[in-house]
Amino acid sequence: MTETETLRTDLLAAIDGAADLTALEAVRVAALGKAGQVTALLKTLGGMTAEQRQVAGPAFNGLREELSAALAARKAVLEAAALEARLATERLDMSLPVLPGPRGTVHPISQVMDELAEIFADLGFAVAEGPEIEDDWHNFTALNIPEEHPARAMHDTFYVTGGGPAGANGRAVLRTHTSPVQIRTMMGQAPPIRIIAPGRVYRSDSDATHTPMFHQIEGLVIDRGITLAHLRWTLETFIKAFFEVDDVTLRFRPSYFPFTEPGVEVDVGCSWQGGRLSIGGSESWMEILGSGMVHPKVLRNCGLDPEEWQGFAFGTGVDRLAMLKYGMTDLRAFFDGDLRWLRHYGFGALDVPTLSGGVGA
Ligand code: 2U9
Repeated sequence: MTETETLRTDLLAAIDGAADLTALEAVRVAALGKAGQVTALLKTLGGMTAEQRQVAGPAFNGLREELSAALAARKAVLEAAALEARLATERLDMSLPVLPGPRGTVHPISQVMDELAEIFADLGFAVAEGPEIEDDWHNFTALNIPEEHPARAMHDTFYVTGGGPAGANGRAVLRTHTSPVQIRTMMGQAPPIRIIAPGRVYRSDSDATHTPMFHQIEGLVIDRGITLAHLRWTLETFIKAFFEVDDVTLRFRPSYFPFTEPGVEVDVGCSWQGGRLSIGGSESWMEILGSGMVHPKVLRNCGLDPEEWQGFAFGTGVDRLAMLKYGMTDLRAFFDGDLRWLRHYGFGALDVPTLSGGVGA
């Protein structure tokens, strides 16, 4: 019995002293496993007399139960400590933003295109689109720019070899302006027409202020009794909404475009703020749009009688509008794909421009 007592004391001390679950399992196996000390003790019961067994049996079984209970209690303590330690290292800050966060941004040109579509939709204009590979007729001839007209040379046209659009009318070109979209619209639907034509255009020109591909938006209104007054109101309303300023003065200067008569260049009143010209005020003028009444020849080319139908048209560069509104200084950076630039000037996908929420983000 003394031996059993010693074994009991040693095993209880080992259980108490087990520093972790692995050490505790080793004690359990050494005591109660197949070859464990207590298991060996229990096996000796078989070789005892009935009287010896009557005394040793309850003692040995009692020892086994006591050790099992001590093992279970120590296991619970060690498991709780292990959980505590894990919780302390695996701390979660629930206030941190979800990772990885939104990475892409909406390019300022796309954002400005959306803003323009929103402003003009409110004025009843639909968005019209057309092919970027055009034919000579839609890009030039229909717009009163005949063969040998100096305006063709001014457009620095990219000519496309090896076929153009199906049913092409003359040489294939990369459109030099979005005006052929208006030609296609006038030929495809009866007036009244109110459209904007935003999109990519191409000219063989490249320096600090010109890229071979840039973005234009043009507008066209065809109806009975349209005058320059309608043009003026539309452009004033557009510029006020786009730059979000009420104090805007527009200056109309006579100009020449083959597709308009008269042609009008539009300047916007500006003032110097922090070393930069900003829209509004009247300290200086900045040219911002080209426009005019649609030339009677262009109307006729599209099958419309200029005695019955009149219209106005305008055009401007989207990239330049974006620079003026959002303060970029280098046009070429628009097309570099530099992630730092895109993160700085880009817009969140949820910054959808609306007139009620403000077209400026
Ligand atoms: C049709 C009839 C007339 C569109 C017009 C301009 C004047 C103009 C330039 C502004 C800067 C192009 O991006 S830019 O280089 N545009 O000055 N655009 S009138 O006139 C049209 C268009 C289509 C059928």
